[in-house]
Amino acid sequence: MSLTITPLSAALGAQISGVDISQPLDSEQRDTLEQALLQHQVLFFRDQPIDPQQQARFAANFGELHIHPIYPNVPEQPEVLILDTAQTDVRDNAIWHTDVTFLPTPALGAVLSAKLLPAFGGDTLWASGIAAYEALSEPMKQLLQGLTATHEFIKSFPLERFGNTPEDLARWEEAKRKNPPRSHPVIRTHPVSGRKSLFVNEGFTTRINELSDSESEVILKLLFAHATRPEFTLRWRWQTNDVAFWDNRVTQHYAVDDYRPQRRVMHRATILGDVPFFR
Ligand SMILES: O=C(O)CCC(=O)C(=O)O
Ligand SMILES: [Fe+2]
Repeated sequence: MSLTITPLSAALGAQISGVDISQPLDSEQRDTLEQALLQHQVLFFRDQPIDPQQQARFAANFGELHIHPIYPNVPEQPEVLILDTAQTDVRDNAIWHTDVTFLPTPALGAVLSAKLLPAFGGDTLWASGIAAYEALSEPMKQLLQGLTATHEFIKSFPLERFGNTPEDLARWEEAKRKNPPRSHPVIRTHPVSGRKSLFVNEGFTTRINELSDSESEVILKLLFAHATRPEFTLRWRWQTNDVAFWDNRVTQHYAVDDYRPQRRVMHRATILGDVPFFR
C-alpha cells in the first residue's frame, strides 16, 4: 500500500489514501504525513473506522494530547472528546475559529473522526491563515506584524450556554478562572515551516492590544472577513468514518450548523502546541 496525497484546493487541503491509521505508523508514514500537513494544512482520510484508542494513538504521533476543559470525553480515553449534538450544544463551533487560542499554547492540531452524520448538512470548512496572510498588501503586513491580540475563552463559551446546571456552572467557572485572557501575535510564524500566517479568529479574538478601541474593532472586522474569503477556504462534505487532521497553528475552521434537529457525532483528539511567536 503506498501513501498518496491528492491536493484539494489552491489554498489548503489534501486527501490521503494508502494508509490505515488504525494501525501504528512506521516512521516513514509518520514523516510523510507530517510533511503533508505542513504543506496542505488539513488532511482528509476516507474509510478509517478508528476507535478512541486508535484515534489517540494516531494523534500522539504528532505530539502530546490535550484534555478539553469543557467538552465531555470518552471516559476510558479522556484525550478524545465527544461532539454529540444529543449531549452538548455545539453551536459555538459554527463560527470561524482556531481551536483553544485562549491557551498560552494553543493546539498544534487536531484529529476529527466522523461517527454519526445527518442525512444532509453538517459540513466543515477550513481556511488557510497562510493564504490570507500572503494576500494582504505590504503596508497591511507591515502594520500587523508588530501587533498582538487578546484571545478570550468566554467569547465562544459564554455563561448562558454552559451554566445550565450547578455542575455545569462550577465547571464553567473553573474553566474561566484557569483560562484568563491571553495575548498572541497577530501574525504567527509557523515553528516548523517558518511560513507566516494570520493568527486572529472570530471565535476567540477580542482586541488588538496596541490599537485604540475603534481601530481594533474595525481592523479585526476586516481581518475576520479577509481570513475567510472563499479563495482561502475548503469545504468538506463528510462521510461516516472520514478523518480530518488539521494544523491548528495556521488554519481556522467552521462547523456549519444546518442540520438540527438531526443528530451528529464527532470524536476529536487534540494535540498540544507551543507558544505562538513572530519572527
Ligand atoms: O464538528 C466539526 O465538524 C468541527 C467542530 C470543531 O470546531 C472542532 O472539532 O474543533
Ligand atoms: Fe474547532
